[in-house]
Amino acid sequence: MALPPYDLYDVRSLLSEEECAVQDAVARFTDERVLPIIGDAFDQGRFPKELIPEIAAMGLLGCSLPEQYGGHGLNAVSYGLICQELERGDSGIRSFVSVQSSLCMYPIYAYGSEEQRMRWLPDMAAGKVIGCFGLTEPHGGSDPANMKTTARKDGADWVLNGSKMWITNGNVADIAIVWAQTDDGIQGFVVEKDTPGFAAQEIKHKMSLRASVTSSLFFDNVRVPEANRLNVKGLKGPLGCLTQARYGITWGPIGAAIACLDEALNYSKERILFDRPVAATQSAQLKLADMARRITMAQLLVVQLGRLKDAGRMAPAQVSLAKWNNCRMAIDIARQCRDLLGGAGITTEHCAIRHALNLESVITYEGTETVHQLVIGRELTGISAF
Ligand code: TGC
Ligand code: FAD
Repeated sequence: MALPPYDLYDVRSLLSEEECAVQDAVARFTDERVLPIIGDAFDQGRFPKELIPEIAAMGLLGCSLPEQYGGHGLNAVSYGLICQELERGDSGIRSFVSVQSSLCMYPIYAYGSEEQRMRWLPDMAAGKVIGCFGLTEPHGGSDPANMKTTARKDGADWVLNGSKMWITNGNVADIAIVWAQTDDGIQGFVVEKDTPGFAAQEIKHKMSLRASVTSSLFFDNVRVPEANRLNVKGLKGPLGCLTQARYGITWGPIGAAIACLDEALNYSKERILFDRPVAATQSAQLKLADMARRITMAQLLVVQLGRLKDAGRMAPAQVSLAKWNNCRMAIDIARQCRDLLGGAGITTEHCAIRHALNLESVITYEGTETVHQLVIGRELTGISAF
């Protein structure tokens, strides 16, 4: 029996009917709506905003939330499959959904009052209100505890000062979830885009995630009402959101790796050198086999991680291990696939270089590879080496 090329261990048989249906629907969306435009969007450095209504109509924004907030109560494995299929198209599209769902809707749901939930979540699920998440600051994203942005209580309001950097969706967002240092520790605020003193500036010249908007945010005496403060104190507020988003990122790069392997496999079967296809050489087969091995291990890792999450037993260190492993797997595969394509691999006519460049961001954001390695080191030794 021939094995399906990108699912050597029949991981699909571990999925429920509903999970398979979710995967198939998003796969169709990626094939029909993302792949035809994404190379050009990346070339032009353009986020394809026109896809937002369709992404929303498919129920992909805040898909895990209860229905009264616009969600569909999907489980963690379904959310993971959504991330995987979107990132098979482009990391930027998956990033958009990750930020909206895990970094913006999740904190409003988890830390917000009922009034705050009803005020923002249904419109965010419908794609009418877009969010961004401001944690990282220019002086060093790995150490968010050393935050310089401040929020000072002034009567019924809070006054924010400072800046954030590398913020996905910054210039397309209607609201920003902003983390700031207060007299009572780090707290989160929903800042509306037209608030005086708040500005977003797009970061240009990116060679990675070119089909995604990345911005700096500036706060100059920005007045935010108490009604926009989230009810959580300390670093565990933003880190709790990161655990949700990092979970999605453990799945996403599998999609990017599959897209690259698919392309390199087809190309190397058709490319005739020295009177035989490149795919007939031992060297190419060793590379392709190694890619399939690493994708298979990553697939098994995330299904188990998702089952643990659905059972309420997922630990942040498990997410760190999978984020590290799967980003490393995907970036290595994208680079090897680029090599197998030779010169053809350097243009965006093929996907390998685009995915390889995107994955430079994916392996960096939501905790760099080193940060996740050190989280595992701390878990093993009980000693923090940060
Ligand atoms: P630590 O002392 O470990 O913890 C402080 C408090 O937080 C709790 N906690 C967590 N809670 C939930 N999830 C996690 N992953 C958590 N990790 C820790 C912890 O229990 C504690 O709670 P409490 O109640 O005792 O106060 O904090 P630390 O300072 O030692 O942490 C160190 C380190 C390096 C792990 C942390 O600072 C870190 O993760 N740094 C990396 C920062 C990062 O990932 N930034 C990402 C910014 S957002 C982004 O990149 C979006 S890209 C989106 C896209 O486009 O897709
Ligand atoms: P630094 O923290 O300065 O790290 C520099 C180097 O030092 C890295 O190699 C790192 O691994 C290493 N290092 C750090 N600590 C240690 C240590 N203890 N020991 C040894 N080495 C160490 N942030 C948001 O808040 N919201 C967003 O929406 C968002 N979107 C992003 C989108 C893109 C495209 C990118 C590139 C970033 C985004 N980020 C976002 C920021 C991202 O989370 C940070 O870039 C990341 O956390 C790393 O921070 P830094 O860039 O300041 O690097």
